[in-house]
Amino acid sequence: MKKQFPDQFTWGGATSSYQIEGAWNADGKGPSIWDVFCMIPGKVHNGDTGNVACDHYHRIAEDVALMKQIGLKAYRFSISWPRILPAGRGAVNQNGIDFYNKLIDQLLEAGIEPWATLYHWDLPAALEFEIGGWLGEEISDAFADYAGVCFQHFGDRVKNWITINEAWVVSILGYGLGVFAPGRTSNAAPYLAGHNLLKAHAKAVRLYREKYQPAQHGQIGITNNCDWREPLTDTAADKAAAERALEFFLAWFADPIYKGDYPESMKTRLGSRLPEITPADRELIFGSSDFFGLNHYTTMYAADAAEGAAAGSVYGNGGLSEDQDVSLSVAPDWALTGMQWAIVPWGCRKMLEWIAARYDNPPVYITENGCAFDDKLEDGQVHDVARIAFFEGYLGEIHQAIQNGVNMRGYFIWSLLDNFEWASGYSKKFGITAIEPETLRRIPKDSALWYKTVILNNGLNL
Ligand code: GBH
Repeated sequence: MKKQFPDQFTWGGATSSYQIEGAWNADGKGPSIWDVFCMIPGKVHNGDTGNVACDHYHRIAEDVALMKQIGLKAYRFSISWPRILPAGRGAVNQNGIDFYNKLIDQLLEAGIEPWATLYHWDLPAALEFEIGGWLGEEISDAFADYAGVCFQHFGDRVKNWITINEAWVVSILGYGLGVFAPGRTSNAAPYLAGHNLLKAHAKAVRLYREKYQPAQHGQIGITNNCDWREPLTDTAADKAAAERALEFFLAWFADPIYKGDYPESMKTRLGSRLPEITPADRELIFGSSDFFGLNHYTTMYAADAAEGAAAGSVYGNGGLSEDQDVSLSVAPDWALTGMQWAIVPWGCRKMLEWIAARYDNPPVYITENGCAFDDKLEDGQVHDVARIAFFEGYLGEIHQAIQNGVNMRGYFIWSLLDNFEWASGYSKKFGITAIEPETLRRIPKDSALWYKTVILNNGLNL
């Protein structure tokens, strides 16, 4: 059966700076909070770091050739803020500008559209020390200034900008549960961080729209992540719990942009821990995204939990569970990836339909979707059949969502390369390309060859 995607559909692959570049202190780059976090014993699996990673910094030509071979139409990468501004603010590091110029030029040369993310978690360490990182009052202006440097140097060629990758992860995992940099734990800090992330995003967008977009004609938006929450039972209480979980996960950031305020459920439950969106904030944030960027990985059941009962529940990743009174679970027959995330393709369709319904059918790009598996390198090949099945399942449901009216514009595989998987170090492999340990040689897996066919056919041939 053929599942054809719309003309002009953007087929891409994604990576991020800290996860692939390496060259952590080369050519004037300043330290990021991930460079520091990795030095703290016990934070990252096996003591792994991004010091070398895939050494992409020194392998642009090879990696662009790889993308061209796979047939990518678009490549989503992120710009390392401390490579551009080593101290977070002030002096610009010309070597950093040169590096991204080279990457962008080679992409265009290869006919691949560059999609640049301005922040994929590698905050300049100086800003964490000096102003408290995302908790600092000055952070949103600092981000907008940095964004301006990027628009100015790269905007003549980069026509697709993503401001912030996954504000939920930055807030909850970085400032709430402390499992990602900068490693803080608090039940209030995440909501302040989230507020500042929204303001930072919106200030960068305002700057782009006022000063650059009229001449550069690009689009700019934010990417948020959300896992689908399916009501465990048909009861009104469980349906409300699932809705509440989605509000605390995605509407937290999307409602202010598409509706002008935080969800009611968050305001009532969090009280003064949730900053208020003032009229000035609303003016800034409302309408500040040209498209809806979504990173989607998995699904869980959601059930209503008695007040306080969900505190410290097994699946802390739903957010701060005690704030939501939702208990999460997976069905025993759902297959799991190497991250122990359930493979539930229909959850992706429901997620897309929920976004279309709640936000008046905005143009949507899935800017990440993928899976980790325990791949085996055999005779220079990786037969990652489970990864291909995962992508076929998810793309099939995305195709169905399009048939059902969702305004889908593009899809980016996570990830082009096996890379530094944050707190899991190199133990989890998401790539459609393997990296040979000693030589760092790139080895396209079977899924890369499969993806090439999908792109050529502009869809699936099942
Ligand atoms: C993305 O975030 C990142 O943008 C990317 O850098 C990263 O490499 C990639 O994912 C793979 O991890 O534990 O069952 O409760 C992913 C965001 C949020 C998706 C939490 C899965 C947890 C599911 N993740 N969610 S569970």
